[in-house]
Amino acid sequence: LEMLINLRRALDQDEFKLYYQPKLSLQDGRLIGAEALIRWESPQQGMVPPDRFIPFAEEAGLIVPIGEWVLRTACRQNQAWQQAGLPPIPVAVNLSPRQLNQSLPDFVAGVLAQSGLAASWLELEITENVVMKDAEKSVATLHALKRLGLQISVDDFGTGYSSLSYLRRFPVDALKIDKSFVRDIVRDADSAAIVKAIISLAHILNLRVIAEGVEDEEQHAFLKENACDEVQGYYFGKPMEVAVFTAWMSEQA
Ligand code: G
Ligand code: G
Ligand code: NA
Ligand code: MN
Repeated sequence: LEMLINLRRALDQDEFKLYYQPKLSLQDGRLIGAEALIRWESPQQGMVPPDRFIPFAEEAGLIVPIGEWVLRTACRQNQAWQQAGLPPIPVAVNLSPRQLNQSLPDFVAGVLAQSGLAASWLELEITENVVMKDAEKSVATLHALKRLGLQISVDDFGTGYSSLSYLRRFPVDALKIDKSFVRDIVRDADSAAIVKAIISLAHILNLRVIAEGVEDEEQHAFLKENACDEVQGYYFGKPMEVAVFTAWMSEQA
């Protein structure tokens, strides 16, 4: 309960921050996007990582207003970067299950209109299980979101249970290979095989594929050799606060 009171206050008093982690093209190392990741700077507890408060927020329904704050903040920030003359990139936002409801497309349309950001510079990351929970309804909501012109990617791919037939019906643009497979690609033959299979699957379905959690050169080389499209991970850049990410972006430009 104390956690909930604190989260409510955090929202009212603007204690949340978004960090941004770069996504790069494997072909040429260019910056091709960023993922927004929430952080809570609590006056009492210091920096609280999302794993410690998102589950509470989800259970209490607070994830809806927090998620709305995340969407608004990420869109405004991305528009600010573009207006500062930085090369435009799509910014990805993570969605919790409770957020993927029928009212989400209208909410997102409103946020885009208010921020002035073109829809093509917004990406939504949704885990497979979120979509599969109520697949029929989710497919309809995803189509409504896609009609706005944004990008959708399936997060933590490989850990959930999407069936291939659904995957073909989901209007998604990219698969994100879960970092648990990437972590073991060099020393575990099964993980290597799974990663190769996901890359092939994505390409057969005309989807982009991104590997997350890339931490070293060996993993990078494996992914490049196996024609993965994009990478994200500590090896290339950690999640950074706005000022640091802005400087990092300017160096790339
Ligand atoms: O940034 P970090 O690796 O600590 O994130 C931990 C978890 O929190 C990840 O599963 C990530 O997807 C999730 N997460 C980070 N930011 C958000 C957010 O804005 N909304 C939701 N729903 N989950 C988030
Ligand atoms: O669930 P999701 O895929 O959104 O989780 C993203 C989480 O992964 C974030 O908390 C982010 O901080 C973390 N992350 C990003 N890059 C790396 C990495 O290279 N290694 C590890 N272990 N975690 C990473
Ligand atoms: Na994510
Ligand atoms: Mn992920």
